[in-house]
Amino acid sequence: MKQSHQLSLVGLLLFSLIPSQLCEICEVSEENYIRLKPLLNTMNQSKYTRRTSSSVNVLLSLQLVGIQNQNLKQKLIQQVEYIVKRRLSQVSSGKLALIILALGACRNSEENLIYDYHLIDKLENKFQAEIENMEAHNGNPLTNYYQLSLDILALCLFNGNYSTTKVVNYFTPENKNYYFGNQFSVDTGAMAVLALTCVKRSLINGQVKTDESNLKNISIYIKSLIEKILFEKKENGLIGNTFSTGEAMQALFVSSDYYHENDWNCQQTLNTVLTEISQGAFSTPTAAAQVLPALMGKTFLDVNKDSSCVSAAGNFSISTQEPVTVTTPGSQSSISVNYSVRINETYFANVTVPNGSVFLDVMEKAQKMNDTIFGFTMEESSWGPYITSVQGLWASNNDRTYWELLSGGKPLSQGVSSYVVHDGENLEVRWSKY
Ligand code: B12
Ligand SMILES: *[C@@H]1O[C@H](CO)[C@@H](O)[C@H](O)[C@H]1NC(C)=O
Ligand SMILES: *[C@@H]1O[C@H](CO)[C@@H](O)[C@H](O)[C@H]1NC(C)=O
Ligand SMILES: *[C@@H]1O[C@H](CO)[C@@H](O)[C@H](O)[C@H]1NC(C)=O
Ligand SMILES: *[C@@H]1O[C@H](CO)[C@@H](O)[C@H](O)[C@H]1NC(C)=O
Ligand SMILES: *[C@@H]1O[C@H](CO)[C@@H](O)[C@H](O)[C@H]1NC(C)=O
Ligand SMILES: *[C@@H]1O[C@H](CO)[C@@H](O)[C@H](O)[C@H]1NC(C)=O
Ligand SMILES: *[C@@H]1O[C@H](CO)[C@@H](O)[C@H](O)[C@H]1NC(C)=O
Ligand SMILES: *[C@@H]1O[C@H](CO)[C@@H](O)[C@H](O)[C@H]1NC(C)=O
Ligand SMILES: *[C@@H]1O[C@H](CO)[C@@H](O)[C@H](O)[C@H]1NC(C)=O
Repeated sequence: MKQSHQLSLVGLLLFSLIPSQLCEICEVSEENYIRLKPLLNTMNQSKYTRRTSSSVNVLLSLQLVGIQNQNLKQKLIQQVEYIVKRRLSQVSSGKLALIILALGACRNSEENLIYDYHLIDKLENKFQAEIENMEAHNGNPLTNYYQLSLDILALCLFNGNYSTTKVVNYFTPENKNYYFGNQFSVDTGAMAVLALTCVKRSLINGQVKTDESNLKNISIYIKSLIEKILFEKKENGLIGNTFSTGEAMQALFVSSDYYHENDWNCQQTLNTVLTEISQGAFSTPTAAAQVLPALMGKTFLDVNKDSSCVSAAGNFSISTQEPVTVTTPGSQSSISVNYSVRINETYFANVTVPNGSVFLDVMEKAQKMNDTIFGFTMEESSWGPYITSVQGLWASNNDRTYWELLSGGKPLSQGVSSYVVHDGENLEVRWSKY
């Protein structure tokens, strides 16, 4: 038993040291591009203002898959330029990393902004601040490991300075930051695999010098993370949940050396995602943007490929017809829900809202009923409003606390502005640790 395990480990290491660019990719065929239309419509129809911050995610996604929609792109680039020129100090490390990836994708003309505004240096500093926060606060970064992975990925792809030894020290698969509660975060693991794979390739190509043990350790980490990701594969082929599947696919595309062909049926996963699209699951621009690249066979590691990102999708026009109808708040009827705020004690109220309302409508109604008990604050993010405090009690990354959303005692997989509530439902915001 032990022997064979060691043998396979040696085999793995030898194999993974050979620079293999082989990727197992399944993608939507050209005649099925029509099935991606709801995603493109969601991205095109969104109003991109300075307050909403999904423009970076959408720009990166469109660049990566090579969609030539100049109108939309110009609008998005303007938003991103505004952030770069005016608000860079307020931007988190991972957001800056996404900006660099989006501007640098496919050698386009906006690439210069990266250098004119010294974005790589600034990312190095923000990454350093994440590490310092971890050292001062019990291993908790300013943001999270999804963003630290984006940071490493962007620094790796755009020749920034980062320490391979730090990557090896901080990204061990047992690190608590891969988990929320006891649940492995597929999104986080997938982003880490992409980052580690980029680092691994740079080491193999000799672009970055390091000792041999770092390379071996990185290979071991990738293997372990891929196992954890595949462990979260559901019977229908989704990996984690609907919203993590696209990024899990990207991770699996770039690491086919680390799992067996029979371990993952890519086509099944793809088909299930297409079904979810037709049911309107990806109705927010960030959700649509995150899933699209994988469906077209692209990964974040393709961002600085020498070939500019032209694809058959270049011709693929976005039309405003057939918008996805997710909710029809049309009817005037009312529904009632039992809304609770749980800290140590539970506070609850019977809240009546129009049929078709979302979780946020319930919270606002309750707040009007009693501001002391149900008062809350929120912050705009790329996924919509994020609840930051209730009853004056603030979520904190240093303490790993947050306001968890639940229905019938089960955590929701959508935020307050997306989740449509039902008559008689037991809704809860709960003071939780992750
Ligand atoms: C880290 C993370 C968290 C952390 C955030 C705190 C921290 N330490 O950073 C914790 C664990 C607290 C968390 C909580 C929740 N999360 Co979360 N989270 C993520 C993750 C892995 C990375 C986010 C990130 O940093 N992105 C990169 C930066 C650059 O983008 P950003 O927009 O600036 O990031 C901020 C927001 O994303 C915000 N945020 C995090 N989660 C959520 C969820 C929603 C709905 C909103 C509006 C904002 C938000 O926190 C980020 C840091 O400030 C994503 C995975 C993904 N694929 O994006 C899931 C993800 C965004 N989360 C998700 C969900 C569902 C939630 C919860 C609603 C779960 C729940 N039942 O309570 C809550 C939010 C409740 C609330 N208070 O409003 C879903 C959203 C799916 C959807 N369609 O809306 C994702 C995609 C995970 C998934 N696959 O299901 N999350
Ligand atoms: C790169 O970072 C290392 C440590 O992280 C530092 O010692 C070195 O001076 C940096 N090099 C440059 C060119 O910034
Ligand atoms: C990296 O691998 C070596 C053996 O190759 C091991 O001794 C070392 O502890 C590993 N480093 C980390 C941070 O796990
Ligand atoms: C666009 O469509 C035309 C005609 O169908 C085809 O000849 C051309 O190769 C396509 N362009 C791309 C980038 O696929
Ligand atoms: C995007 O939507 C706008 C209307 O919101 C429409 O005028 C435009 O034609 C759409 N773009 C494409 C390329 O379909
Ligand atoms: C509403 O929820 C609270 C706790 O969350 C519970 O104690 C109460 O019984 C519920 N009320 C109804 C009518 O279900
Ligand atoms: C909840 O109760 C525990 C134990 O009494 C206490 O230590 C903690 O501070 C309370 N938490 C809050 C947010 O009130
Ligand atoms: C909640 O309020 C509505 C409207 O006032 C009422 O019809 C319903 O019976 C109430 N539900 C409960 C569980 O008290
Ligand atoms: C709410 O609207 C949905 C359709 O939008 C309908 O199926 C449901 O019966 C309505 N519920 C109530 C209580 O009116
Ligand atoms: C809100 O609830 C608190 C605690 O139950 C109560 O003392 C206060 O009077 C309520 N305020 C209003 C405006 O109902």
